[in-house]
Amino acid sequence: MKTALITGITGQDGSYLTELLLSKGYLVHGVIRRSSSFNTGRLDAVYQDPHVEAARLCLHYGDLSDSSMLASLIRRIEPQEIYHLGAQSHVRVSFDMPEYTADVSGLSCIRLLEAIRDAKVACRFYQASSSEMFGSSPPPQNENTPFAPRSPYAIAKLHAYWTTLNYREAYGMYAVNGILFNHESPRRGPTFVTRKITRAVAKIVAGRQKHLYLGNLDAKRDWGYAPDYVEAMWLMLQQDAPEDYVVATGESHTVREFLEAAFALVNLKSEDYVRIDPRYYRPTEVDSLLGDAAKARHKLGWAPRTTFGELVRIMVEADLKAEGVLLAKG
Ligand code: NAP
Ligand code: F7E
Repeated sequence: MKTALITGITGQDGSYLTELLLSKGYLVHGVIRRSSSFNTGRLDAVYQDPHVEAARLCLHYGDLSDSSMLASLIRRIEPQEIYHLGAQSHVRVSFDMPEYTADVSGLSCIRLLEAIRDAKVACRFYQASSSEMFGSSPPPQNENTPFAPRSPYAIAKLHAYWTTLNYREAYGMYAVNGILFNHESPRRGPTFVTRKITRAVAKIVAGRQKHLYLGNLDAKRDWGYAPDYVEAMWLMLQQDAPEDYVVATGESHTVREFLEAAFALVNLKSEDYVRIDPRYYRPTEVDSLLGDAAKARHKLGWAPRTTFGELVRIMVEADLKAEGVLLAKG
């Protein structure tokens, strides 16, 4: 049985990756933060009672700022694979908390790689790099596109990106960057724009919300479906040699297009409900992201399975269901 460690296991991607690895027979360990309320809701479907001896999901309290905890956990469980998904992942929030973001989304990568080196375990390492690192570089973006970061989040992720590359070259470690473009799902955090929109659509239909306040509707993103993307993460750690890969759909839409598609599913017009609130503007914006995932397609055999239209429908339907409303088929 292979053993994996996931940081950020309680997040959107962490929960889907846990399901994937459990389905492949892995023993999965995850780091969770101590919180005054439960924060494992996304893991409910796969949660296992730790008192059961055969449990294959083990959760450990910890924090990405705590190197000694990370190091002792790695020494104790000796994982064959580490998926480093934990981060302060909100771009707008990174302008409010730049130092914290640099620490948790940037330096945490060094903490983990040093812990692996120190423990002398044969462990493959996945770093959750991001299309945000391309920033103002014009589309399409691939593994050879120059980075031009536009936020403290992107700068923190670049620190981790280069650290991963350096440890691979300097110490021969199997350490890779998955440069993932935006990916969404019904488990997406509610303050990211897609989920904010689909939740609002459902609440408006249910009569529980009147308006939806948004920022820049002209930004373009390459939006995929998170369960498709965690398969690419796993594939990256199963290759003969460690390499970095872009993961994307190759299709780009504006925020306005997502908005209109979501409202159209419930036969409403977005302009009747949407208001612009400048508080959601970013001091520096990433205008246009469109990924070229040809390398992942050829070398990993990976391709997205979910279209933009299907993604919008999956998210709207899930939020309508949560509000107790059913969407007519067709
Ligand atoms: P997410 O839903 O925001 O999850 C982030 C995870 O990190 C959560 O489990 C969170 O714990 C944990 N975390 C945050 N701060 C921590 C700390 N100080 N110590 C320990 N854990 C901490 O993010 P996601 O969408 O799943 O993304 C996964 C990773 O991929 C992130 O690194 C993100 O930056 C990166 N990424 C995401 C996308 C995307 O479109 N989703 C694209 C490219 C890269 P709590 O649950 O307790 O908050
Ligand atoms: O914004 C615009 C906003 O916050 C998308 C993270 O997973 O993907 C994500 O970062 C666009 C931006 O995602 C609102 O200005 C308009 O142009 O959903 P988002 P993001 O910033 O692209 C990358 C790949 C990651 O790595 C990150 O971790 O939508 N926008 N109005 C808005 N955005 C938000 N959040 N809220 C609004 O009201």
